[in-house]
Amino acid sequence: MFSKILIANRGEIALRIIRACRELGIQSVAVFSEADRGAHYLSLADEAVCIGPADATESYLNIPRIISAAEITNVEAIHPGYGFLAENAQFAEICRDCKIHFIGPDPEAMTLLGDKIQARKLAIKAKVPVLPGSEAPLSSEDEAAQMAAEIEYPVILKAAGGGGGRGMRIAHNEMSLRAAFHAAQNEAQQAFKNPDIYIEKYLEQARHVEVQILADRVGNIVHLWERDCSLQRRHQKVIEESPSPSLSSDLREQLCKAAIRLAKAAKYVNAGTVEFLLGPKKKFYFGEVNTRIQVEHPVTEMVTGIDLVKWQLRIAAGEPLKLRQKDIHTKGHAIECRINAEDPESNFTPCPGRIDTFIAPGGPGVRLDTHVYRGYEISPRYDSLIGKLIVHKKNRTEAIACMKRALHEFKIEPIKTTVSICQEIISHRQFVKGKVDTGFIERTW
Ligand code: MV4
Repeated sequence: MFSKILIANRGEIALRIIRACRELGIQSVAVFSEADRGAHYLSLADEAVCIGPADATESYLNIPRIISAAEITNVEAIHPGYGFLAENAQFAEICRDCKIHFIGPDPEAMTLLGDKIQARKLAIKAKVPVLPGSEAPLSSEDEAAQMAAEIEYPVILKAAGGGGGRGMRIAHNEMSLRAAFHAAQNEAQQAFKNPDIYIEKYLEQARHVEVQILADRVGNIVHLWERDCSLQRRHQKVIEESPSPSLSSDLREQLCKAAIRLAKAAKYVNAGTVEFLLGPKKKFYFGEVNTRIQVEHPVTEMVTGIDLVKWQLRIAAGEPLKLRQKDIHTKGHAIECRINAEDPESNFTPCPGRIDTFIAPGGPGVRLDTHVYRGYEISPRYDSLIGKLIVHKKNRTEAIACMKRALHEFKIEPIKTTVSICQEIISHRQFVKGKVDTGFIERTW
């Protein structure tokens, strides 16, 4: 196992990784920008290094500064967390060149899966269902219109370099498709430095279900069942749960097997997530692969009892997976609410500022992953996620009751947070019935 690693991230995920390191007896090095200087989680690491000013491009996203911090502190590996450099294949490659282990997949797998056209092609090769669409970048507006006529409207244009819902455009007829084609191409070039776009049949009222994977360097690969992340707003997940309330045990088995086939085809190593779209007719289709630890990983940890971050560290250090698929079961039901410093009454605008009151929920079945506390100042510069409230109970009904109770206990003042909207959702009859799709929040609020 490693004796010392660096954490190239901040906030709750940096703290989550520091905790895993301490339990495993690994020394941790935290890095921080000027905006995060003095944050309490930094003192829980064995060392903390300033890597630059508040602007993320000059700190958490700055590869030379992070590599320098890693070399000065003499670490063996870097954990990128999520966001920032986590899915940057070039960063993983630079780590390799500098003889520092990147705690994640190989740069080759990241490059392959980061290109959503290539990932889709790989899914077809691995016999994973995909929605009808193009297998290569669209070369012209006319080609797009011709394909759309074949697969029938509505269709969706996606950027090869996109993902997570970025750079997508839905078209309901030829005229809007032709307009969307050029807009999508320009936006893809601007945002991802890659103009390639592709087309798919648009699946309406989709649910978002994703499968957690762990794979080691010696060819062992397991899935840790699924998470249902259908409750989103503008492609930001709000509530996640496991198991999914919308899968039969047969469909669940099929989805997880498909995820394993795809991960094998990509020669995937470390923790990853295969995302699927689930149609109203209970058919599933490949979405994309996320090559990182995800924000919502705790729901899987609670139902499986498996510590995903610890396994990421062991796998990166070359240890074989001791887990066997037949021993990985889900027990009970877990739900996560993301707590953001945002005002749900003002279109979810970020609400930075100082926290004067912070009373955390607790009691049976409650887990709170957060780096904040009374006196903490939320910076306007970064993601507004201030924590995740996770509950684990023996069934979904009890998990919902526990989440209601925990949200009721939670007191964060004077900033506005998503606690209130999570309370409304968790009590909504549609959510209670488990009948929500990815458009639910935008339709209802
Ligand atoms: C889709 C889709 C429907 N049809 N693709 C969003 C994240 C990315 N991984 C894929 N996403 C979607 N792809 C086809 N062919 C629906 C989504 C989708 C979505 C779309 C619009 C508004 C909210 C959404 C939430 C989740 C998924």
